[in-house]
Amino acid sequence: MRSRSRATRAVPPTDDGSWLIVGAGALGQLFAASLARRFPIVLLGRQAAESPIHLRRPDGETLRIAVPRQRPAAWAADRTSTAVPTLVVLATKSHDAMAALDALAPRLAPATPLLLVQNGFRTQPAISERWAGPVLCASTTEAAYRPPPGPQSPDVVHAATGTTWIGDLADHHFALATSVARRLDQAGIAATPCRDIRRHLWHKLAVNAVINPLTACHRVPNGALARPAFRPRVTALVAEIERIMHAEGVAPPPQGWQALIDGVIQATASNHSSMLQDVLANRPTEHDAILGPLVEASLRHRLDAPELQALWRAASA
Ligand code: KPL
Repeated sequence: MRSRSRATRAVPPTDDGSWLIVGAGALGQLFAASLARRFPIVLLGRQAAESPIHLRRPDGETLRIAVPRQRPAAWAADRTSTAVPTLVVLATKSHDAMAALDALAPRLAPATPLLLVQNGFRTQPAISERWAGPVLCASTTEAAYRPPPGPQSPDVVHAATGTTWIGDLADHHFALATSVARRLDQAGIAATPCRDIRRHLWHKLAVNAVINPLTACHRVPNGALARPAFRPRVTALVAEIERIMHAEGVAPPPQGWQALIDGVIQATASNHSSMLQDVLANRPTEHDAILGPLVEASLRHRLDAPELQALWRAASA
């Protein structure tokens, strides 16, 4: 990846021009299908050429949306095209993000703005530190998943609408965050620019650090964590996370940590968390991006975090 010290070109405008969406997971396909109806985009994933995305909307209607696609290696190797994207939406899993960006970087203008939509808090500081252009981070509560393949199955189910917060960690690019949020909004993804994206990312991290590993270890839907059998573990984890957040200077949510996490357990009761889906599909999980920053912060601040440590060991095994 290009280092920050290299000369940067002017930041390309994002109000026009094509966006490149990297990663055809649930969120990548949701963003691609929503944007493609109004704006030029290319989706990089396993499928080549233009093929439709079947998107089931929250109201149950299924849309068939034509989306230009390419494989990442073919896009990176295409020296005939002079078109450069004005924004790259990196929608891969956290552990794939850096390698995906490295592979595409030679074909990108050095100051191309990025929008990172990973869970956790690993890629955000690492890529912000190393990429020469502006790095926006997104924290989203959009609920989307890929159902098991079947003759009637859509490619992606948009289970519930949410809010997508957008900002950069140093709060240097609020105007850019505003224009990116505007385009997402126009595409039907409710987005809001913000000056405190780190707080939003850590709030989501707290939710994911409780729900994802517990549901993945016990192979239960999110709502099971409201059962009495899980309560002592959930409340002990929340207490550890609360102490770590305080030491890290992350402001609590207005309703408090326990209510935030219980609210998501309730609102997503029938969901299989993304980590459970990864475990069931035999894919690598995002445990490092989700639990790693909390475990490291507990060590940095010399705070006991036995529940987090136990989850970390179980998830890393
Ligand atoms: O973000 C999620 C995930 O599964 O990754 C939650 C909010 C836990 C919903 O399942």
